[in-house]
Amino acid sequence: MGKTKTALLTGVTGQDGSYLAELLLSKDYEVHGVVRRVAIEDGDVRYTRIKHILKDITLHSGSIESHQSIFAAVNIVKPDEVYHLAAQSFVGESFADEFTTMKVNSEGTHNILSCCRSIVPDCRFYFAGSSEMFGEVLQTPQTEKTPFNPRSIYGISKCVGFHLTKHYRTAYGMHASSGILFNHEGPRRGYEFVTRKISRYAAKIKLGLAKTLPLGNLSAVRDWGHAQDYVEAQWLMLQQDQPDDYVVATGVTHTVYEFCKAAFGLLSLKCEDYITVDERFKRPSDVNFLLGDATKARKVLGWKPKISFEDMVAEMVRNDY
Ligand code: NDP
Ligand code: GDR
Repeated sequence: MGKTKTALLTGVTGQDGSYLAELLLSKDYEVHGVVRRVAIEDGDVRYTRIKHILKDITLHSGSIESHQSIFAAVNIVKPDEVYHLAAQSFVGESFADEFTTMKVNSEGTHNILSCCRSIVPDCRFYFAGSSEMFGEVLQTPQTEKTPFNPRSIYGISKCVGFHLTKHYRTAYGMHASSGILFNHEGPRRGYEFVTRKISRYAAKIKLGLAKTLPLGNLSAVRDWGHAQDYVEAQWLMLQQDQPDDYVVATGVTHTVYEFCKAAFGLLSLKCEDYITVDERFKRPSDVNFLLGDATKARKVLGWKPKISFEDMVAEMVRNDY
């Protein structure tokens, strides 16, 4: 039996890319990924999140900011579905390196949209938009109709990607959709993001490997879901007859401090005994409050999150411990 469909993923080595590749393989897709070349070629180091599925997927060398390399990958694969997940995804870093963030996230999105239009204009395209586009929120909860008001170069770069995706949909008739995804986490989350930092430090402190947990803004509020649930929404968007934009969120909020309390509590520790506030982890302008309304995703896609906040924190702490 031949494979049902062919998918090309950028960002396949990342948190979402790894879960999405697994999901697509389980649906009998032929899965291809774009990876940039790095000096570390030990697969166990380079591909930690996807090493268990490396034999089932095909990797293509490419950098999203290089039109030439993306053109080559799209031209070889001729995908039915493209999931564009590659990004400089760390908001904190976007203050330190504005130009890489803009180039990778905005120009990179333009590159792949343009390649798809030239080679596979009928493919279905997903853009990884973000709740960071809402920034200093102008309405609560945030829906697809809430105006964008970004507070970081990362947020601005994602607004550019969002508008590019919409432009290719309206001007050229492409099946191009954007997910406006709120924070989603899990045991594969990068170490610099606050949830993984907390679960890791809770484990380290319990094991006597660290004494304190240095953090920045403890009162920031986020709508945290599980990445495994969110990649399902990405796939569902490309199964619709019509392309569109969707908020994906849980509708439940917690502060950074509450995340700490939950994580440390699971190891019978009190987080207040270990947290130190370190100015280095505060941002020049932060997003203080995010709460998503995913009614449209629920009604149109039939999507809803399955994994609760408590179960997600428990999985992350168990994994790090
Ligand atoms: P990760 O940071 O875990 O993964 C990012 C991926 O992008 C990695 O595979 C990385 O590859 C790749 N990448 C980065 N720069 C380049 C480049 N120049 N060329 C090619 N590939 C590159 O992110 P997530 O999986 O968490 O997020 C996936 C997408 O969803 C991102 O676009 C992110 O901005 C967006 N998003 C994420 C949310 C979240 O809460 N997780 C919420 C909303 C949006 P490498 O291994 O080489 O570093
Ligand atoms: P975010 O995630 O910026 O929302 O972007 P992150 O986990 O980095 O920060 C969340 C909130 O926690 C506060 N914070 C700290 N953050 C980090 N990283 N480290 C700390 O020590 C710390 N202390 C407090 C932050 O100030 C912030 O308010 C994530 C990324 O996945 C983006 O790619 C994605 O688009 C958005 O989520 C939705």
